[in-house]
Amino acid sequence: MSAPVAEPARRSIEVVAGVIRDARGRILLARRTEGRDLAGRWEFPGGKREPGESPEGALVRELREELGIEAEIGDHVITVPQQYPDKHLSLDVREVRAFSGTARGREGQALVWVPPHKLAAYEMPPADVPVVAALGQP
Ligand code: 9L3
Ligand code: MG
Repeated sequence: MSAPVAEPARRSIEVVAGVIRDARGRILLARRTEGRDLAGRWEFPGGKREPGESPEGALVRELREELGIEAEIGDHVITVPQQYPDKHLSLDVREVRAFSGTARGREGQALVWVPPHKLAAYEMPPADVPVVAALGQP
């Protein structure tokens, strides 16, 4: 019999993110800050779902904490499964139907409003790349 192979610890993380559009139809990306994984990449804003939270509830909280906006969550866009070396991540992306307040990087992160056809020019975390196609952008 062969020796049992140690399974790597696989954390499973549920992450939610929003597609936030301004009056001109541009979409908001946030730049991941230094010292975190994937620093410097541009992402659809959001974060980890906490125990007991719905995806919508988690997204409302994350957008309030990170951007200072009050969001109304709309349609589901895509759920992207992503295997990293040390963890499994599921990125659940939803449209933000409306929001109040002015989006600001409340955690020091840079923000940019991007015309949809220019999204593909931004270097993103791997999980965010399929979101661009799901939004109908090449
Ligand atoms: N992540 C990927 N794309 C996104 C978001 C919001 C998050 N649009 C990934 C980066 C991290 C993990 O999810 O590996 C947890 O995110 P955070 O809590 O570090 O922001
Ligand atoms: Mg976050």
